[in-house]
Amino acid sequence: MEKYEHKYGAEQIQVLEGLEAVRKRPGMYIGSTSIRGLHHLVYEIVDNGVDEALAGYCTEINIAIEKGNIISVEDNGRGIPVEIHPKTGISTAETVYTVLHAGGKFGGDSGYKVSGGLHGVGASVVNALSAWTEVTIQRDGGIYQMRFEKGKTVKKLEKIGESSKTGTKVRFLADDTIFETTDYDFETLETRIREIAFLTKGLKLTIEDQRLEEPKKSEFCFEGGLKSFVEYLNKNKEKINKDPIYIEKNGDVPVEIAIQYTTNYSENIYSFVNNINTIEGGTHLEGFKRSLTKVFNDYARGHNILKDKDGNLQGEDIREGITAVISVKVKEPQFEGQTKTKLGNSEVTGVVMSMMNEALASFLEENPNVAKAVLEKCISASRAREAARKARELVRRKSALETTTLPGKLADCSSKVAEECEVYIVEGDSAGGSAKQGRDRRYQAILPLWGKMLNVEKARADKIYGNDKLNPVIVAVGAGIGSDFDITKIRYGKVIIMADADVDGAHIRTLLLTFFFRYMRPLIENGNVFLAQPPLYKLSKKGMEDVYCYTDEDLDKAYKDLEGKGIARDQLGLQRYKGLGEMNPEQLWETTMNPETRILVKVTMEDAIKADETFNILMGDEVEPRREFIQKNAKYVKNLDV
Ligand code: 28F
Repeated sequence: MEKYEHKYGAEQIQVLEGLEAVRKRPGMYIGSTSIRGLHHLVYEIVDNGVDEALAGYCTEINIAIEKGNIISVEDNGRGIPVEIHPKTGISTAETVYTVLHAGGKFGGDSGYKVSGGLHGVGASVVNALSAWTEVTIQRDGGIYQMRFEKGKTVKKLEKIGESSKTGTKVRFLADDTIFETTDYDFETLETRIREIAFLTKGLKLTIEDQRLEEPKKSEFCFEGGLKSFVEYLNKNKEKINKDPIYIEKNGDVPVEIAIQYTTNYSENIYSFVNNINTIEGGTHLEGFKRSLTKVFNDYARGHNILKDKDGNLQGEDIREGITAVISVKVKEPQFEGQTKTKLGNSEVTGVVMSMMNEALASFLEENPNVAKAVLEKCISASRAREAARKARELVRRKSALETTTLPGKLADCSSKVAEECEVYIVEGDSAGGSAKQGRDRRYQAILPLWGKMLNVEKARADKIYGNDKLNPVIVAVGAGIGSDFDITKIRYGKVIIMADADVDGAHIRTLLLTFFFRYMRPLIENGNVFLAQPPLYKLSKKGMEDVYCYTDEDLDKAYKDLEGKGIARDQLGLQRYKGLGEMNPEQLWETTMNPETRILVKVTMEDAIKADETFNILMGDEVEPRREFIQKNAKYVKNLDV
């Protein structure tokens, strides 16, 4: 029998070692093997299609989650080159899919390599971490196909048909021996695809979930680019300038900026480099902020809105109520910061400032009504900041006078080592009482809150400090708010929101998350904010340990397990918890506070942004979206106490 002698040339050995390295330490290449890492696989492949669009050859990318969680991504670009490389005897396409970092297809020349959150680890990593990958290329009049398993070539590139079309189609099944889950979350993928569509003006992107009985498909194509992005972010807010300010400049460092002011007080500026969401900001954002402050102050002085005796408007006054997106493309981006999402290239500050100084100044000259409306708001913001400073001084002086600087309601813990301490912000006095009794007072503090929190949407910083509902939270956390916030001063390593699993609980959670997102953002970025997960159900039977269930699925599973032990459903008592107050201290400790048994959910920036959007709908000015939101979500609301 003809033995297929696989001659391993130097390249093949390098390929095998590379793929082995990826499979051994996947976290090094895609951040984690959680669902976030799983989603990165999709972004890596999509980004290669986006690169083809940025190079000007692709106008459409179609993504599908097929049954069985197989991912399919197809573009109508040129198709990865199929010619055989003279030296290695391997096609370019196979090289791109087997050699690490071979995907730097636009490295040298005029194009840009966009890349997912982990900076373009390339298609070969996706290949290495997939049970199988199939690549179909249409170009030069033919259809070519190759197939891999766990990164190894099982079917070399071969022609399988004729075609007059061009493009690349990649299908892959993530390796479930590597990933914690291979079950994609449609909304998460859809959100990132929408974002890519905003960032890549005119590119059509579709994503379809074919796992459902009724396949669900979303299409995105925004000729307005970032202009559409800010309109989307502000869809539920009252605008100051109906038409977003839009400026763009192509050049060595292409810059695209859109700005739209709203009547609320939060500052929402999103910055991107090569389509990567630079959550930690960087030099591009620095340039944007400096130019914004300079241009608005110059305009205010030039039009006698600011008198000589007036001081300059501060950056934070000018940014109050702003929604802006800035996107730059940089050939050799240097990323810094804890999560490598801060741009370090110093030359970009100047590039952004010079293009923005000119374009924004002429926009304001051409649109004096917008300039005046925004400046009016800035000036009242600076007055409010002055008031906030006085209020802060007052609070500080007041607390300096009082012996206990901490809110009376706070049951503090004895340890003063922040990293090991945690504070539970508990909704309602009764739950607060049980939590105080049930806790481990060495490192667990309890801060009961009551009734509806302040609607921070309509309040400025001055009201936040004085507000008797939020002030205890500010003083307990101990690190100030807004631009004063200093993460090194936090008194607890964990701030845990413990609220009921009902509508009121969801309301408190949304308000607190919005408050943290707007006034203590580093607390979220630094991963200090958590949500406690109280149980939804308790199954009980004489002579049997209580069984707690945290989700409906848990309950079904518990019934099945107990049936397996010969205990039928009708022998079991079922209690559905409507509120934390129904649990006695021991139960609350055992189910929700004991680090050995509790479930805590760490709040991510995405959660906070979603809460912020939800908050705008619930508490913003526009009534219509609120009605829609409540109607759409009503089905999730159980036992609404009407
Ligand atoms: C579904 C995912 O991956 N699309 C891609 C191209 C097009 C070219 C290319 C890709 C390696 C080093 C060049 C074609 N013709 N969609 C995709 N489309 N890669 S990946 O080239 C990669 C080579 O240099 C391409 C001419 N130049 C480039």
